[in-house]
Amino acid sequence: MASANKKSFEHDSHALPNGENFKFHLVVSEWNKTITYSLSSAARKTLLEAGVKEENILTWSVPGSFELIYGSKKAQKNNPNAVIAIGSIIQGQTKHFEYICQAVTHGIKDLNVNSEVPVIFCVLTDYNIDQAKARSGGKYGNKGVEAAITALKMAKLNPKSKLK
Ligand code: DLZ
Repeated sequence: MASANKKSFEHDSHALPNGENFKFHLVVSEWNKTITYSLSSAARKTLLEAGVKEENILTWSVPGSFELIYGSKKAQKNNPNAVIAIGSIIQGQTKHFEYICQAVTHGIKDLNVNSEVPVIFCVLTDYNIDQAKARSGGKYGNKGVEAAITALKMAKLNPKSKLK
């Protein structure tokens, strides 16, 4: 989700897709939790602005981004209209960063291929904490907002969604 030199897109809450009939699961990684909680609360706020009912937004915690794959797979089984997988992977001294980024990206892609319930990729992959802060409520906006808007749009494509 990195987009250097590009501000997160602005949105007009009146133009948000109507979410009043939709149910969402947010699966949130505890690693780098100041970042993931900020992404998660922005996503939640945007869904509420779109008319999604409080009781239709369920949040599950998982230990790290690698566990977003399993957590999102379990969330899909509860049949929400969409799942948002939220994580923050920050490069350290080893190749761990690359392995986790690749595994999570492919894992979430596979969940989208194998289920009717879309899983939105809200995983920041940054070289340092400042880049993560800039994208989770800083100068490049908050990617949680974009993820929520994407979830609302993808929820409409879920064949089980009741549209209004
Ligand atoms: C181990 C690890 C490392 C080094 N870095 C991160 C990170 O930056 N972001 C993140 O979400 N998780 C990290 N993890 C934890 C792994 O995602 C995972 O939880 C463990 O390898 C256990 O499966």
